[in-house]
Amino acid sequence: MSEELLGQLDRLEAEGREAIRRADTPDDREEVRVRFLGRKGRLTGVLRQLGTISPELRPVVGARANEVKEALSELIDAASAKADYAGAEEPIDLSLPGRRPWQGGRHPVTLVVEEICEIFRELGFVRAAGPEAETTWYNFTALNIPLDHPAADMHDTFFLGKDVVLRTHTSPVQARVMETHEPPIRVVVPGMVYRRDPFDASHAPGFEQIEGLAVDEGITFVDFKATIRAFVERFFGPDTKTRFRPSYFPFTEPSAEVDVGCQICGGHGCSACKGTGWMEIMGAGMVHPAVFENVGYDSDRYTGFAFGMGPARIAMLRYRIPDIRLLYESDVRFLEQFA
Ligand code: 2NM
Repeated sequence: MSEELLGQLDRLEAEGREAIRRADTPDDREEVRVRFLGRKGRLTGVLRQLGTISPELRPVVGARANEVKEALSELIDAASAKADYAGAEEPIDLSLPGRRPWQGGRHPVTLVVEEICEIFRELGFVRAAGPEAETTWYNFTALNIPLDHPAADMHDTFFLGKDVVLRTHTSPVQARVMETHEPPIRVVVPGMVYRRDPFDASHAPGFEQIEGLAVDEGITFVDFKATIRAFVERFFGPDTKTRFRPSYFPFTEPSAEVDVGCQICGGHGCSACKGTGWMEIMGAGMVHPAVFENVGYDSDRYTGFAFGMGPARIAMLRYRIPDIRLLYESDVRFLEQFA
């Protein structure tokens, strides 16, 4: 009789293994578990017959029954675990390296602004800043630009109110610095300025500017030219040529535009410099005595020079960027080239 039961257990195990192999859904596997190992299942059926065999043989059959139960139970668990893993959307590969964290970089215009400020810092200039919303007094009148002057019109101003504008240059900051500080003064003023320009390849309605101002007793046109030359040689390289052309600004007299030898062709003439061999980088001049009087300085005692440039334009010259809009679109594919 015990032979009989052991034979039943062998068949039960063999059929259980086969049933597990065929079960491919969680429901199938649960059905197999109930059918073979459940309370009213086949294994229970075998154990019910234990009473019919001799007491000495019961532990032998009982032990074998436990073995079969363990074996089938483990097989079902293993089949479920395998199915879960294969069914996962992405198998986990623990040997894959981790994703690199995204690292930002500085904007090309920021790089140029920082570099220019650093060069002037070494020449004794400190940074200054002021409001982007300005009164017409600081933006125009104090700088010797009457409100009905073509220069005020030339700037094509955004008005925020009757006497308040978005600054069209950073010069109002210099006016504020002079009003609150006695010479000697050496400042550079980087910041955003706003003009009602169309947004095209070479214009933006808001852009960066860096202006500079030096005021003291006895500052001459030679100090002005030497300082600008020192800057150009540091920024563009020691062999770069500098050219000063007469120009006009209401707040400087005399005024000049500053050109440097073309950075693309080295001065031979190319499409970038329109064949001239020169590229314009800034406007500048000796501060007009009327500006000094407007900020409370004695224009017989003090002289000085000032300059202004557009770092976006300079970044375009330096990195050969063909369209200013690239600098303001925040396209990562463009920006990451400078990181
Ligand atoms: C420029 C060109 C020439 C300028 C003048 C002044 C001030 F406040 F002293 F009058 N600040 N900046 C100046 C002079 C700016 O930008 C093209």
